[in-house]
Amino acid sequence: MLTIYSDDHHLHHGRCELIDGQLMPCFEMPSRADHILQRVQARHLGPVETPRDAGLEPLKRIHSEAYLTFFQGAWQRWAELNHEGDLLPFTWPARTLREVIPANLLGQLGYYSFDAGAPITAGTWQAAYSAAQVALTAQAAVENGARSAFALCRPPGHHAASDLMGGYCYLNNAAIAAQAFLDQGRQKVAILDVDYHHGNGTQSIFYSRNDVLFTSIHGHPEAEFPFFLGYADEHGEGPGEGFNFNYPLAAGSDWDHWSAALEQACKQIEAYAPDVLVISLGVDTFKDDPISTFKLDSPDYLRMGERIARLGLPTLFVMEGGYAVEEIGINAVNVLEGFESA
Ligand code: Q9C
Ligand code: ZN
Repeated sequence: MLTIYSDDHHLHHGRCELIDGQLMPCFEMPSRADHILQRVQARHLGPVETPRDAGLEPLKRIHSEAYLTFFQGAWQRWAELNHEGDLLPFTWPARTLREVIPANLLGQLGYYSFDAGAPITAGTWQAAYSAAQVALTAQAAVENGARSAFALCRPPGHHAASDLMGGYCYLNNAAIAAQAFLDQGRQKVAILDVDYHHGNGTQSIFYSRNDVLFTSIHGHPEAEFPFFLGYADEHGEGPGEGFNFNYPLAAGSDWDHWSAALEQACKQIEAYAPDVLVISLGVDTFKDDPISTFKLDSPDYLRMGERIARLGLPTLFVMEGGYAVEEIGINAVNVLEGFESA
């Protein structure tokens, strides 16, 4: 399997996030992608190539121009104010407030975010832009006939909506790739999001559309981030009604529970009969993940890849979460090896 990877992810290294009332070093750190790359190479998964630059147009198909312009210029505006730390939001247009776009940088950051989990640093735009190009180059490989490809994206993307960052995500790499398939002539794309967290950004982007089926298996939002989306009764709206399926699972779910949900998701994907499949590949379902509660073990990821392969579809894997840094490479590459073995 071809892997697409860019060293540019090192340009994004947030300092801290707020956990249990304390500022902690960011769990979403550069060593995550380094470990995955090392494992890809150690297992001889296949060639590793750098992304081509397809420019901003494919990003504009998913993200609003105002959002992209804000994100691209935010660090420069922050630097001109001579501040020390990362650029982080702290006020949002929640109920009772107006959805105006203030002139102030931090006001605008609140407008364009849904949590304080996506710090902007000097290199965040470049890293996120390159991650989107990684996804697009891997997408092109599948579009041109490869059975599969692995987009080793960092930062991740599935929490990012059209004009919102949050949950460690800025640009929705999987959504950008899914849209590129459609723009290049495919009629129907299915997305299967196996990250521990609900892919709220991806769901919201395609919620009223029937050319992208969104399915997600995740920690129940009653008890888990992102809390405000990802419930089982969210089936899509308008023309998208019947093209969104969530499988929220209880805290502590193991492979038996998880794989039962995977069977249901696969049934929906088979019924949809897509031309291509995009996997939002998070491995924060791992038993030792520091911010999650599921109980998947490393061999379970082989089974996951095998089941995905049995769908018999051209498949693009897009890296999302996973914070047990020592095992992240083993678990992610196990999915890919399981896929290739089946
Ligand atoms: N700061 C992905 O896995 N956790 N994002 C918030 C309190 C946010 C996870 C905990 C988790 C986001 C791509
Ligand atoms: Zn996650």
